[in-house]
Amino acid sequence: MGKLVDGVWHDVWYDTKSSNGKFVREDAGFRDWIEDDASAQFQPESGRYHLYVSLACPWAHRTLIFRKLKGLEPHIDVTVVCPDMLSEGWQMGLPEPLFGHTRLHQIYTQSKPDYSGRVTVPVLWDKKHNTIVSNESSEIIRMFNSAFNGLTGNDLDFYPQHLAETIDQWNDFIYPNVNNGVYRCGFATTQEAYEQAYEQLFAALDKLESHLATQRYLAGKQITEADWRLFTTLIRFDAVYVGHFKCNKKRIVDYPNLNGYMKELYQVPGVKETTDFYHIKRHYYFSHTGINPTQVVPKGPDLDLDSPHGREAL
Ligand SMILES: N[C@@H](CCC(=O)N[C@@H](CS)C(=O)NCC(=O)O)C(=O)O
Repeated sequence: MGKLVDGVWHDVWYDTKSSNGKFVREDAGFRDWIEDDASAQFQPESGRYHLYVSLACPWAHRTLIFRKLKGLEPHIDVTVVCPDMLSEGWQMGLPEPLFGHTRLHQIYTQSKPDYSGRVTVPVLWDKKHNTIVSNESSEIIRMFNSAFNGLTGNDLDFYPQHLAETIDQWNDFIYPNVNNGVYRCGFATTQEAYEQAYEQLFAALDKLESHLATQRYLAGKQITEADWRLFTTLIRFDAVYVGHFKCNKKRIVDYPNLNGYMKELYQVPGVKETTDFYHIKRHYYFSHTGINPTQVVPKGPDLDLDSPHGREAL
């Protein structure tokens, strides 16, 4: 694990000293947009963009789900990095197809030779301008949701205008407490920081559990972006976050509504294929040697994700 400083790779863990043991996530550095507009710098074109992902990463998983459900697989190719993220950061098993690089940090310096910041997945690369368009998953999924519709004819809309405000409210609640909340538990380096994150996480899960008792999806009757953003954390929870990140008050399987909801999303055609428990477990338990120095990866738990979700009545 490390970061780039003026284009040079340094193998360093997160700095939690300056924040009283709290894990504070760095903002993504590349924030351009693909727009279906003749004057846009980044226009939707088949074969023009390449996506670098880890199958372990919940943020990258969002982009894979949108790529799948929005019919973008024939138009945007993908490089999957190895699950182990050690002293060189994310690495490719085979040289990646665009430049033959074997480290993700080389993609960052290929785009910006003096880049400073963390080297994260997902990364959306533009082959035309030879640059990173975006390394912010929440923005990549917004682009995938609508910018390529003219090309694909796929008008599934996970961010419909009439629900935008509700979706934004759920995102604003779920990001700090749940998506990043599990990391705030796991990467905390003081008891106090951990306990604060833990209380906020489980209070949020309790609230979601009662909301989902009467609502099929977060924003009501249709699946939206907010559901996919929550899903990628829920699906990793019992396999990894309960043990590795000490999020162990309850498991998702102990919450009947959240569990049924998660299973329903997992069973949406195409989603299961984007979910890889080998990469998920191997990445966290093997890479975070500060948390799990033996690098032993647990065998369990046995997950039952294909049984009926029972949510139809809602
Ligand atoms: N804001 C980013 C966060 C992405 C992120 O932090 N990805 C993790 C993997 S789960 C990563 O690559 N971490 C490497 C690091 O922090 O050095 C997004 O949502 O796209």
